[in-house]
Order: sequence, then structure tokens, then C-alpha cells
Amino acid sequence: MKTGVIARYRDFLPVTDHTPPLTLNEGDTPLIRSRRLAELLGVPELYFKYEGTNPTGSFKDRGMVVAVAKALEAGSRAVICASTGNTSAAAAAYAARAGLEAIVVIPRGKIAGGKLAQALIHGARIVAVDGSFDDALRIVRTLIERHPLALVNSINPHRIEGQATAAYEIVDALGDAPDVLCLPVGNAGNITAYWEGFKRYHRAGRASQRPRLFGFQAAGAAPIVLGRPVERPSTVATAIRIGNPASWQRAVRARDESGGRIEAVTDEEIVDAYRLLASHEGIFCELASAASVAGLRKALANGWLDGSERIVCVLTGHGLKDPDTAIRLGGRPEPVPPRVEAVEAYLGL
Ligand code: AN7
Repeated sequence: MKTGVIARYRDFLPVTDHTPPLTLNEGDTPLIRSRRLAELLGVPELYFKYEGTNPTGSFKDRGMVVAVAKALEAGSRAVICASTGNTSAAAAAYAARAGLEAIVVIPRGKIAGGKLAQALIHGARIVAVDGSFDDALRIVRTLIERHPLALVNSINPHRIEGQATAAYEIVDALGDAPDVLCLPVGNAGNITAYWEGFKRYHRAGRASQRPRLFGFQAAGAAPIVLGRPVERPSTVATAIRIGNPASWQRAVRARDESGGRIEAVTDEEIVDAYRLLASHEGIFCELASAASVAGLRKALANGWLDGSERIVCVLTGHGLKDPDTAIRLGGRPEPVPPRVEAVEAYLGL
């Protein structure tokens, strides 16, 4: 079995004989058939593409491995990105693997602890700006014009091509493209990548159809839904706290070409879906990831989907990225004296 997306999907990636065979064994993530949630929602065929099992715990690894390999091939010494957390974790890890320097620019206080821990321990140089992700990306766009730094945000086309491998895996696992794909939308790189991937696989004869793409933004950070940038985006799902997505137009195109929708889900709906996935399916994903399932519920409730479709929800990142949120929502356990009777009394046994 070939390991890593570059080896596995070489024919569909911009790699040459000179591209270094970089990998942390990313990709090949599980497509988990839903049981209890499918029953609850009344959808017979629902799957979760669980991207939390990637080496750094999110889908970003798929694109980062290609972007960093291409940066190495081009002779770059350092990579740079702006990030709400996961991109910086992936950039830091793959740069470490490749022996490159990584610079990550993040919105101060607005990224989950696990993601910050990853960037720190992999040795990235971290710049925490007192501003939003959109400020960070604006700064990074200027820096790459002034300095010899390789940009590894999803504006870099190699990122998109790498992330398209998730679409290939879904088709390879199901034997065809699903009818519907639901996913969260932040900077809008992933919805762009999935659409490119499904189109390319369809053209190559690997799938008989292309899915409708249903993208979901957080209600407090929903520029594509509103049709204008959001100056001060706000949501509990910090990964998608983005007010002016870089791939805005391409996301709109993916929506329209696929016959899908881009809609907003509230923080409350996101938290409900996050809890449901953990309590009813045993899947611990990020808050932002749960926007796909929150969105699916909304789509069913509003009749945008009738439930007879073959549906895949993308769960973009691992819940352990942000244990603080889970503990806050779950309620910290109370102390109990170390005696059998006390434990029995506590449990009501
Ligand atoms: C878990 O890490 O933008 O629409 O800087 O971490 O492709 O941006 C993360 C985005 C969904 C949205 N789910 O994907 C970053 C960053 C998770 C994420 C998204 C992100 P895009």
C-alpha cells in the first residue's frame, strides 16, 4: 500500500521526478458510515469523512505536504502562512519534516490551544497579531512580495491540488461520487479543492457523477452568505472565524456549478452537532467541523435535501485540538472522596 497522498495520487498531482517524496503518511482517512445520527436525521445513507486522523489532526496535511514538497523542489528555505490554527500546525510539522523554516502569523488569543502547541513544538516562528485572521493574511500577502518566503496558504494552488485528494478517496471508497457533500467553509479553499477533485475524477472516468456541494459558514462569520466581507467575524468555531475568504469567488463557482448551496449555521447549531457527533457516533471533531452536520440538519429541515440522497459530511479536524471547549461544554467532573461508598453514593448505585 502506497502511503501519503503524493505517492497514492501521483497521477493527479503536480509532481515531477524532481519533487521530493515528502510524507507523514497523511490521507487515507476513514469514511465512517453513520448509524445513530443517520437514524435520528432520517437519512439512510450518511458517511463522515473523518479528517481528524491525519498526522497533525486536520485535512490541511493533504495540501501542506504538496505545498511544502513543491517549495523544497523550488529551493525555498522558509515557508509562511496566516492561520486560524490548523494551517499553522500543518505548516510547522511539514516544514520540520522537510528541514525548512516556518513562519506562522495567527490572530492572538483566537486559536485553539492544541494548534498553538503544535506550531510551538515543531519550532515555527509564531507571530501573534492583535487582529483577525483576515489581518494576518493581508500582512502575509505583502511579506511574500518583499521577502523570499514560500506562501503555503490555500492561495497557493499546490495546497488546493493536495486537498483534492480527499475527493478522490471518497470516490475510491464508495465506488462513485456521493450525491451530496456537506462541509464547513472558512477561507473557502477546501470547498474549492473538493470541487476541483470531483470534477477531475469525473473527467478521468472514475466517477459517473459529481456531487452537489453544501458549504456552511458560522452565522457570525458568513461573508459568502451575506454577499459582503464581515469586518469583525465572531464565532465559537475559531477555525472558520474568517470575514473575507481568499477563495470567495471560487467557492461561489463551486456552489453554482454543482447545484449546491452555501448557508449559515448558528453557534448553537454547531455546538449541538458537535455534541451529537461525540455522544451518538463516538466521533470527536472540532467545532468548525461540526458545521457540516449542523448544516445537513438545516438542509433537511428546510427541504433543500429530502434525505434520500447518498450524503457525505466532511469532519475537517480532530476534537482534541481544543480540549478546553469540550471540558467547558461537558462540565468538569466534581471531586469525590477516595472511598467505595462515596463513589457508590455519587453514582447512585
Ligand atoms: C477544522 O487553519 O483557515 O474553507 O488557517 O481548520 O478551506 O478555510 C482553517 C480552516 C474547516 C475551513 N475546518 O476550511 C486555517 C484555516 C477546520 C479548519 C476549515 C478550517 P477552508
